[in-house]
Amino acid sequence: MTVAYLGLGANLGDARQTLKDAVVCLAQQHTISVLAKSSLYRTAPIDAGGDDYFNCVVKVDTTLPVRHLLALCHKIEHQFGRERPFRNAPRTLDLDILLYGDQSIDEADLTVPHPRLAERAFALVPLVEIDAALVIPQHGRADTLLAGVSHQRIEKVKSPCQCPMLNALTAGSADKGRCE
Ligand code: A4P
Ligand code: MG
Repeated sequence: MTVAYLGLGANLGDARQTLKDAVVCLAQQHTISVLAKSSLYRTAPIDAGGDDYFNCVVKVDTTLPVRHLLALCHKIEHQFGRERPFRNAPRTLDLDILLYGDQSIDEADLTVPHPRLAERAFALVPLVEIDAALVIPQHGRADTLLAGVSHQRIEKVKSPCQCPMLNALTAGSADKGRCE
């Protein structure tokens, strides 16, 4: 089992509902246990246009090797209607691997920690909310990076885990497998 952190973002369609549904979808996977979910945040687009984003982060325990986890992220993005007309285009769902254990991976189609993680409040703030003492390989403690992104607008819009289905799944009292 490996502890990983996944970043979720959306700014197209009903973005808040999509993020909620996507976390439930992750929790329904037999290969994933959701250990923690950050609050939902409303954030200004960074290096991108379009409407404000909604972002959150989940901490998971997974049996999946990292490339299988990436493939699952892409599959779930597709299920939620993700299209890629141009770089950083508005999206119904973006699901990125922020951290995978303490691994550093630098390959053509997979970089972990996520290459822009340390520069983005929409990733750092929810990460620190979940794990105040989190250490990011190559960067050090996540909370020490917050000062560098303090100019980026981010506001908490919802407390963690207010979704009954997600609460049941994380407590182990709901059936998995509905979103495979
Ligand atoms: N890829 C490489 N490493 C990873 C990883 N750790 N996790 C590859 C996931 N994918 C990874 O991703 C492009 C390629 O990155 C994939 O083929 C995958 O193999 P994508 O999902 O098609 O596009 P993307 O996510 O837009 O690309 P990228 O480069 O990850 O974009 P960023 O840097 O994540 O920026 N502003 C706000 N407020 N909130 C946001 O969520 N997101 C972006 C996207 C820009 N501005 C934003 C937000
Ligand atoms: Mg992505």
